[in-house]
Amino acid sequence: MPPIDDTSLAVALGANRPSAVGSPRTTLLAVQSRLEALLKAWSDQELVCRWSSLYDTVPVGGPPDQPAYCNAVLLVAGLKAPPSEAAALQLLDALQGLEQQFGRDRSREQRWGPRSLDLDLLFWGELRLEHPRLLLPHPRLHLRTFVLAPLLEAMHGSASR
Ligand code: PH2
Ligand code: MG
Ligand code: MG
Repeated sequence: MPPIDDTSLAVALGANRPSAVGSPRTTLLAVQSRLEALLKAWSDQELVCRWSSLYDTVPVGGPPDQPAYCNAVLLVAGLKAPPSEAAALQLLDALQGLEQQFGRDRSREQRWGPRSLDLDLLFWGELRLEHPRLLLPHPRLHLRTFVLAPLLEAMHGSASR
C-alpha cells in the first residue's frame, strides 16, 4: 500500500434500505467491485484500493425510526493525476450514477432519510472545494463515527483486499 498522502482519496459507502440485489449489506458487497471499476475508468490507471470491513451502525440524524445502516469506507492511494475541481465533479457524477443503478432516487427522499445506496466523496488529497454540488473535505467527516471508524481501519490496512 502506498503511503497516505496528497494523492489519497476516500469514499464512504452507506445503505439502510434494500436494493434490487438485496439487503444493505448485500448491496455494499455488490458495490465493491463496481466502485473499483468506476474509479479505474475515471482515473484511467490501475489503483491500489483498501477497504474497511462492513459496519452495522445506528442512524445519525434524519427521520426517527429509520432502519440501521451498513457502512464502509474505500481508501484509494497512488492516483497520478493531481486533485482538481473538474475531475472531482466528474467523479461525483459517476458516483451518483452508480447510486442510481442501485435504486437511489434523490427526487423522492428526505434529507438523511433511508437510502438504498449513498456514496460520499470524503476527501481527495488536500483539495478544498466549496462547489454548490460538492464540499471537500466532507464537512461532517469529523463528526461521524460511522465514517471515522471504517476510515481508520482502511488507513491501518487491517482489512485490505
Ligand atoms: N448517512 C446519513 C445520515 N445518517 N447514519 C449512519 N449510521 N450511516 C450513514 O451512512 C448515514 C447516517 C446521510 O448520508
Ligand atoms: Mg451521506
Ligand atoms: Mg451522499
